[in-house]
Amino acid sequence: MAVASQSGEAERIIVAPTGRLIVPAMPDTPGAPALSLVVPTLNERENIADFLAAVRRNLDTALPGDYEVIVVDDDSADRTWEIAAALMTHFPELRVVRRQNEGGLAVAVIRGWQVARGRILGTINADFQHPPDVLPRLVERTAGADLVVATRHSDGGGLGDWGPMRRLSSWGAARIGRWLLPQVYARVSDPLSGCYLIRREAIQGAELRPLGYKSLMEILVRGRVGEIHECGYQMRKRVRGQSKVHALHPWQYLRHVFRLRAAVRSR
Ligand SMILES: Nc1nc2c(ncn2[C@@H]2O[C@H](COP(=O)(O)OP(=O)(O)OP(=O)(O)O)[C@@H](O)[C@H]2O)c(=O)[nH]1
Ligand SMILES: [Mg+2]
Repeated sequence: MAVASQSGEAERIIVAPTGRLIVPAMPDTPGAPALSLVVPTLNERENIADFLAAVRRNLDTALPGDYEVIVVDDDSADRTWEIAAALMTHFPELRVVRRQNEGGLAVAVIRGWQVARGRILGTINADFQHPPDVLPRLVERTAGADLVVATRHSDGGGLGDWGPMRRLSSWGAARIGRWLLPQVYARVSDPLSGCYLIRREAIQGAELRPLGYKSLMEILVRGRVGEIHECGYQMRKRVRGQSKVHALHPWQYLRHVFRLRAAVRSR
């Protein structure tokens, strides 16, 4: 495969924004797309090309010529950023951010939104666990909504082929969340979802401070989210590449939940 540095794409790779995590108001860009979809990646070399092709097929149907896809890669050792950048030549809706100065999945998503040009912002994982064919259904349900969540817990959604251990840890995380952040759980069936679309106006200007993996909980607490729609999907097992979940994640999740609880209580 041609690599970015050979094809001149290296110059088009975006340096990640730094500083406070605030999504700006809509930039005054002529021809701005309706949707900016962020794909966070860390060592996804085995998935990225096929995944982006699947995203493209689905968005070309749902929003032809009216979207951008932003890969936000954390300077992956397997050079995912370089593979993604090499695809830009034949995929003009694709942009690539290489983040070298910080880490964390939820923060990566927000960094992508900070360079986004769309009116609707979104995110999806790169490992096919969120099937890309959920995207047209999410787009369809944005009418009248601030937020559309791909959910495993209603509207025909489910944990698909997940094994018992994964089901148990997901159930435990949801129990803790429901107990400590009941206001959030009252609004959405799956606040731990990593796949959703949010209207920019619902979060612009708000300072976000997520820890770890869960960006949706963060925007539900700190954003101004009105009408919410949901869209069920069957979550899949990762087939290629390795999970980045590690032993620290449950602790980060707990700290994040307590931080959000403090924010809710201080209102
Ligand atoms: N930019 C960035 N992306 C990340 C980071 N951690 C994970 N990702 C990406 O976020 C998505 C979800 O990460 P996964 O490791 O698959 O986590 P998961 O889906 O909760 O866990 P599995 O079911 O084990 O796959 C994938 O696209 C990862 O490549 C990170 O620190 N930075
Ligand atoms: Mg995964």
